[in-house]
Amino acid sequence: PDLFEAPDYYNIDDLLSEEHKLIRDAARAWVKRDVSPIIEEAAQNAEFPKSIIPGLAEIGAFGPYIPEQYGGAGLDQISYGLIMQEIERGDSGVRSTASVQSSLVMYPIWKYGNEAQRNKYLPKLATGEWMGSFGLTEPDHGSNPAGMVTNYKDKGDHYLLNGAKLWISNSPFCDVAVVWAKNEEGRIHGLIVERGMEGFSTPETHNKWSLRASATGELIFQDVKVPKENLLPNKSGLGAPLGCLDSARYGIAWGAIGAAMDCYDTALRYSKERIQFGKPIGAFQLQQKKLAEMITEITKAQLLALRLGQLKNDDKATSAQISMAKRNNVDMAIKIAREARQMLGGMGITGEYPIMRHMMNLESVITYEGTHDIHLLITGLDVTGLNAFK
Ligand code: TGC
Ligand code: FAD
Repeated sequence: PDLFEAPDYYNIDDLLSEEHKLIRDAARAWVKRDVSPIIEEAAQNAEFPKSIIPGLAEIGAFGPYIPEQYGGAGLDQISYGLIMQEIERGDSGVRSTASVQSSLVMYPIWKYGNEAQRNKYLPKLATGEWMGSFGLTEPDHGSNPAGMVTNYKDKGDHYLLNGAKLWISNSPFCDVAVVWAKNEEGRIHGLIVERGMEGFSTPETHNKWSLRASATGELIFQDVKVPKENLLPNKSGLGAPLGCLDSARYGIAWGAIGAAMDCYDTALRYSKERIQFGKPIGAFQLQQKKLAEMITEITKAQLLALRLGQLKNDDKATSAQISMAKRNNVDMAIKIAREARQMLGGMGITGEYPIMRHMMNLESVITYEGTHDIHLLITGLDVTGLNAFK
């Protein structure tokens, strides 16, 4: 059987346009050909497979919805979601690289940057010639980024940037970093920091058990002179980075479905082939319960993501709606990964099958871009009007 035969229990394909399906199928074929054969070894070796960067650019994964005049693919939000789904079917770490490049680096330059910044950075980011990272989280400020201490001072002809960011995807190899820092009045702004600027370093974080095929590291700024033209002029305040997160979280809501589908597909096939007590394990009621619940949860997640995509296309999706989908769909995926892993017995813990890798990856996905509990509190705030964060 085709390892990439995706479940579509509610004929959701009928709700997609021909263009959506073409884009999805191109991404699916590329992941199958260029990602799946190499990703297990990359994860085992804790290496980001740089060789896939041109392929990611080719399937439109770098700036799917950024206008074509800036090198983006000019697609709608559902296409963006479908591309993320297919990439994360391969590996959450590869999807992370695409999420960061598109929603956390290209998006703020496009939305908050000026024309010169758009023209300078976006085309090179779209082709993957330049890779970007996004620095919001700090050692002492994760869920509460408003407390950040990274700061810059106006020195007349340049800004002087000091501070440190931790847990930054792509940092070890990024060419540019969109960095969030406070000015002398304590207002948050975005700055584009380029590799090679004196005092800027990007040490890698080692020994992760999760997202091993993605490079994670720090961004350290020691009296970095940042040219004034590198400040993103069109939005400031915490709402600026949170606006980027809305876009990335939306992509993750789709991406998680890809990881879940891969676990489900794998467990379903295995359950028909593996014989115990004289019959396929898929014939036992307990195993069927697991599979039936998996396909139910995947179907619900698909409908949630698709409806959210329609709202996003109409520019009507609220941040709280995005939080709900990110939280639900990642939680769905990690639970499916855990159940699917058990269904494979001892084989489930090996790299022969993708499930354990997805399961470990999803521990990062349920933590980054707002933890599971933070998204719950965002929903709680939305429905009660009472703010648990303050
Ligand atoms: P709060 O007072 O609620 O809001 C401050 C300002 O921001 C506005 N706002 C938003 N704007 C756009 N999108 C959103 N989702 C927004 N949420 C809030 C808000 O209207 C306000 O604007 P203004 O004009 O009134 O100033 O802020 P708070 O300090 O109480 O914090 C709220 C909270 C906890 C929800 C927020 O801080 C949060 O989401 N924390 C989680 C942090 C997080 O998600 N970090 C992610 C780091 S990046 C990452 O993980 C990348 S991994 C990528 C990968 O590899 O794929
Ligand atoms: P903390 O904020 O210290 O949270 C610890 C625990 O306390 C969590 O369970 C949390 O839910 C809980 N908690 C916190 N506040 C509350 C509250 N008010 N009520 C109830 N519970 C609460 N960041 C970036 O900026 N850029 C990146 O590219 C990036 N990539 C990442 C890649 C990986 C692999 C990982 C693991 C993280 C990445 N992050 C990135 C950071 C990520 O966004 C943070 O880890 C996340 O926001 C949580 O912050 P923290 O780790 O400091 O945990």
